[in-house]
Amino acid sequence: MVSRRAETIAHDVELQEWLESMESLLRTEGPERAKTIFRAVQEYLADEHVTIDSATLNTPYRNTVPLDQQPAYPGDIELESRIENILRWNAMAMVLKAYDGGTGVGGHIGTYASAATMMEVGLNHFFRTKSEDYGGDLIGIQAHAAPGVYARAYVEGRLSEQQLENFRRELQPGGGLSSYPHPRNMPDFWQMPTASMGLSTPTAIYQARFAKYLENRGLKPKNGGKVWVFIGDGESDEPEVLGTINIASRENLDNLVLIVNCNLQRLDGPVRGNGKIIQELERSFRGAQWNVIKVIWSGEWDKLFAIDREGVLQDRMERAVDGDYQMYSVSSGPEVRDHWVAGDQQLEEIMRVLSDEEIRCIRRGGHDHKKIYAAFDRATRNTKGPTVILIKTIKGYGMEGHEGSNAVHQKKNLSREERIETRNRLAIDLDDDAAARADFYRPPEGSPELEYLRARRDHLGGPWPRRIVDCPSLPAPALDVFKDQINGSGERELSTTMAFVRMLSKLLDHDELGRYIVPIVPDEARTFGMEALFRKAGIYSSEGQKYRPVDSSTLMPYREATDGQILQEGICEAGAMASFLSAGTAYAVHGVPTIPFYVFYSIFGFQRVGDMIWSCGDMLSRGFLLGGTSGRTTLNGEGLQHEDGHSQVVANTVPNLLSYDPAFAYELAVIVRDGIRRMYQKQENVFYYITICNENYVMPPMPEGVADGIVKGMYCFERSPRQAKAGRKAHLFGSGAIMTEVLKARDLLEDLDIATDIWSVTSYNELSREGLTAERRAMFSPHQHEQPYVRQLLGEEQGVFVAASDYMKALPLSIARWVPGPYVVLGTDGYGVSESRPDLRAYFEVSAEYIAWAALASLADAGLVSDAELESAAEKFGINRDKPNAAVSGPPDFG
Ligand SMILES: Cc1ncc(C[n+]2csc(CCOP(=O)(O)OP(=O)(O)O)c2C)c(N)n1
Ligand SMILES: [Mg+2]
Repeated sequence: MVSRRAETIAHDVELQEWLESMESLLRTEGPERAKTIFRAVQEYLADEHVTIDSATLNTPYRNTVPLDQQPAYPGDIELESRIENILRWNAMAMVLKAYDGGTGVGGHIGTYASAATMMEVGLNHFFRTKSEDYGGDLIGIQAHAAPGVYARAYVEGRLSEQQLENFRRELQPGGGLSSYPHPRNMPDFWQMPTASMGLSTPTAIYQARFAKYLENRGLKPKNGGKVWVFIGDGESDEPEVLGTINIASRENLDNLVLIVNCNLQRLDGPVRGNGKIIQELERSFRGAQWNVIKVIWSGEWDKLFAIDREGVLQDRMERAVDGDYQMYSVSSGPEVRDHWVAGDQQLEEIMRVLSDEEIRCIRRGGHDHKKIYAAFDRATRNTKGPTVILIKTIKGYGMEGHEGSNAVHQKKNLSREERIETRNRLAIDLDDDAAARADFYRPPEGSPELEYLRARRDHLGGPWPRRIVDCPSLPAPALDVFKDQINGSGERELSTTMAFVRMLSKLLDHDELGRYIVPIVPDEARTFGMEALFRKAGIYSSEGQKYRPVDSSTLMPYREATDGQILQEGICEAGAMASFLSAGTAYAVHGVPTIPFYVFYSIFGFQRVGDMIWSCGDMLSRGFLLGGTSGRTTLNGEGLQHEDGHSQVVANTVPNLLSYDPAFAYELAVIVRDGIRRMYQKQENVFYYITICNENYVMPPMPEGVADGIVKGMYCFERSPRQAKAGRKAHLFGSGAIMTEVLKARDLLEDLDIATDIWSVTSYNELSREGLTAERRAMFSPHQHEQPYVRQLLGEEQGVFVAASDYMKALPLSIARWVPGPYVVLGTDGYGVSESRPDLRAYFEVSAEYIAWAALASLADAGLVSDAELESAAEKFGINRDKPNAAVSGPPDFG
């Protein structure tokens, strides 16, 4: 047999001969030998600079597992189909009830309808939960298929009818169900969030990699556990999906299976109307060296393939585009036949085997248990690299009249007749009125459906999804571990970044905590002075180090090792963030309390991978995010796209993220220690964002009694040595690196006879959250006179108040209400510019001079400083009152 493609060039005798010899080789010596020879021919051409184009990355548009290698199906397909029908009904009923309730909370039917069979095959035969001898699978589903998962849990008796009735109404009495998988809102149920398209792929890849990291470092037994993640074909357009697949093959992640539900539709249109999404994804994944398994056609096509001796059918399949295939899913049998055959005699002959009705009903591979089983089975046997399974389905499969339509994603309601018709088709034991009401249906106890479903899950370790946290708590380190930071740096100048690296080094040496510390860096560790840790901790590499590093003769050589502790991620903030998420959730996924410290350029955090940080909040991740090189004026020279003066403001938008901007090493030590205490000793579901800077200055020793204030966000650092004369008193609030300017401003003011107190504000965000909470309590108990911490701390302090930080003014403004006097906020609103540190600080008006000036101006306002004093100060401090406002100005014209 020679394929039709060859036949079309049948006059080419030479080509015929080549193909015939390849055929003979394959028949007589088998596929391995044929591959060797073909590869040798290809390499010969490559040596001669003849490259074969990308077409070699595609296999024909058909199932990867051929019929003769298809394993026997180990389950009862008829029973599984009955169960699936029950799930389909209940999933649909949830959405219909939400619609009937008139609350407009919505829901989706079409996605689960297309994904149900692949999810069921997985749940009945593959997905295993954690047990004594098995690490447990982590499974992410397409978020919009959640109703199907709830339906299953209901049938299993794990969710009540009331909970189902309250789908998308989490605040109702008796509890409700979140729209999508949100571990934060259903922490005993969902394992991983997937609702933001595209993030689940890097999440899955890095979870799989982190499992290997734990195994290689002896923190998890090598007892398996796979990551299975379902995504949509439309979702694969998100850059995070294809952008991170290389790492999965580089790391040989044979514990990862990505399943793409290719229903050819995204929201209201085709994904690739003019092409074929499955073939496109195959090229990308094969190019990235994944194991690609395609499930395109159901068993009904097998008999057609068997008579397609000349490849006519295959040829037609290759020519049709996804727009055609979508069209077929809404067309009648004769229409499909006409369009498909299009006058081709041979094809007509082949298709004659099927009646019009059979043609209309012929399924895609994603609705055929056996084909899906064959693919999953092959995936689990794979021991080389990650696997992607591309499965062709129909969106809204089984939804009479809506299958494959562009509007099916938005379908939230069915008429009475449609409901009854659906009940009939799914053979659900409900009467017409119950069907019209979209009542839920649970098969009776003892029924074969229920027995089968439970037996299958028992066999695989128990029901899914289930999130179980069984993790030892760790002791917080004694503060003494950080005594270098607590005692101050003496004469030496150092930055908070250097202080942090030294603390990390101490933690790595810590008897109980050391092995759980996971330092994570994108681009390069040297930016943050972390190369000193290479020798001690090593850089994790699944392959070890196969080369002698260029700096092997130095004190701090680049050292990669299979048991390396540092995750050096390359220039990939999304990947590093996914590593943080994996390490920060290992307490729940693996029962291992790893403590991630992820250090990055602060500007490439929230605004670059903010959605991933949000996802960390959803997945109840713990750990420390460290915004390095932070501050709009502290990172000098780098300019607009590097200088961060807003990440602290954005950090406040993540509800369970605590954010700090410490000025001194001891503050950092107290915050980190308290963070470990809260997250790993008390096991609270919070995480931390701490900005650290690269400006060197003397780190003072910790004053007595300030630890509590550091954690709360503010304390008095130094009182003025003098009594204020005639009310000439200023209070300066300093944070982060701007504290050095505040201290200099204090000297300027004291020189002008203004008594000046210094307050260190480590966290405006914590202060404002506490204040708002206290105010809320006061709103409900008006006579208790509860005061926010800021007000308690500042009491009736007299004088004027000036706050300065390297962040936007919104930050200090957030506590304005509780400051007991005139309050001026200084900050770095506006884009950064390339300049030196002093000039940047003058430009943004956060230099010592502007801070002192702000206090004087405020005192002048209150009549406590004369105009003459003000004028002379302006001159002395070099205050330019006509300078443009950095917050709104265009190109800088300062000077
Ligand atoms: C980042 C992001 N953008 C947009 C959405 C809105 N959204 C929800 S479902 C969907 C399309 C899903 O299409 P596909 O991935 O093909 O899944 P299907 O429902 O077809 O299985 C979109 C864009 C989202 N959830 N996340
Ligand atoms: Mg789709």
